[in-house]
Amino acid sequence: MTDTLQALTSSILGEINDAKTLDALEQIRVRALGKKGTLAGVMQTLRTLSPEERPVFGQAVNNAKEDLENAIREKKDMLEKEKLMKNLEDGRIDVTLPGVRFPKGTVHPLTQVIEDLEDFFVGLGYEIEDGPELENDHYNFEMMNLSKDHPARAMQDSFYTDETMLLRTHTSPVQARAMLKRKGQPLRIICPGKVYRRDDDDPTHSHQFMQIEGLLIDQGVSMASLRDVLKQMARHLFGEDRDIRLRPSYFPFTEPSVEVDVSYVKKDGTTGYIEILGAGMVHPNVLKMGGYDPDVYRGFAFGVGVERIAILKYGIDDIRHFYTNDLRFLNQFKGVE
Ligand code: FA5
Repeated sequence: MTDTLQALTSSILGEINDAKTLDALEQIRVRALGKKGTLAGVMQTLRTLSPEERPVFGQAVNNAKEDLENAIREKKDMLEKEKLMKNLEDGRIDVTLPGVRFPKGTVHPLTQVIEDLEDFFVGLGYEIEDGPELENDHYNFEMMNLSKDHPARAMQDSFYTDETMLLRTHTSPVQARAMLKRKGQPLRIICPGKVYRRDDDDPTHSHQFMQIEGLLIDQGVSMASLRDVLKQMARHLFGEDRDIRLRPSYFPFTEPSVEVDVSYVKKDGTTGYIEILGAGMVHPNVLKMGGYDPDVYRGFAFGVGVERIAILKYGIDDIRHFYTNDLRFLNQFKGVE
C-alpha cells in the first residue's frame, strides 16, 4: 500500500515539476488534492485496512499531501516570477522608436487679448482684480449710482436668479468691491471677466461677452490722464499710427462720460472710427459710496469690450465665431501655445 502511495506521489511530483503554466499547475493540484482527487481516493482505501495498519497509512497519506502542497507552492512562486519577468520584458520601452505626437491646443484669441492687456496694464502699475459673475444688485447697480428705479438699468437688464442676484451686466461692480477693499487708499486696478446682457445676438453683439474694467483713483487725476492711458492702450493694441476719439456719452457712474473710438483705415483709404469702450471720471456719488472723499480724490474708469478689440485686431467678421468652438477658426490663432 505504502509503495503504491510513494509511486503515486513521485509521479505527481514529476508532473508538478514539468508544469509550464499556472493553469496547468492548478489542474494538477485539483486532480491530486481536490475533493475528488487522487489522494482523496487513496484515503477511501483506509477502510479496507486492519486497525493496526490504518494510523500508519493515514500518516503516510498526510505526509504525501504535505509534500505535494509544498511542491505546488514552490512551483507556483516560480511560475509567477517567470510570468512577471516576461511581462516586464514584453512591456519594455524602446526609446529609439519615434514618439506619439499629441495635438496641441492654442490659446483662445479672447484670452490672448486679455493676457496682452494684463501685461500692458501691469507694466503701468495696475493690479489685476477678480469679481463674481453672479453678482448682487447692490454692487452691479446701486453702488454704481443706479438706484432701483433708474431708467438706465433697462439698457442692461439681465438674467436674475432671485430678487437680488443677477449675472453681472458689466465688470463695473468690481470697481465698488475694489474701493471698499482699499479703504480710501489710492488704487489702480483692471478686472477682466465675463458679463451678460439681454442683447440680441448679431455680428457685433452677444448676450454673453467679455469686458476689461479699469479704475484709477488718486489725487490730481483728470480727463487728460484718462485720454493718455487709453491712447497708449490703443497704440499698444493696434499700432503707433492709431488715434482715439472721445465722444460725449452717458453712464450714471461717471461724470463726464465718454465713448471711445479707435481709428482704422477703411477699404477706400479713408479714416474711420470704431467704438471699443466706455469711460469717464468716477462720479462723486460712486467715490463716496466706495469710501473716498470726492473733495480729495478723483478717479477715472473705463470698460473695454474684449471681443470688439479681437474683432478689430484680427479682422473677424462675426462675434459668434468666438463661441462656437470651430477648430477651423481657432487654429488660425496659433501664435501663442
Ligand atoms: C459699460 O458696460 C460700462 N460699464 C463701461 C464703463 C466702465 C463706462 C467704466 C464708464 C466707466 P457699455 O454698455 O457701453 O458700457 O459697454 C462697454 C463696451 O462693451 C462697449 O464699448 C462694447 O465694446 C462692449 N459691448 C457692449 N455690449 C456688447 C455686446 N452685446 N456684445 C459685445 N460687446 C459689447
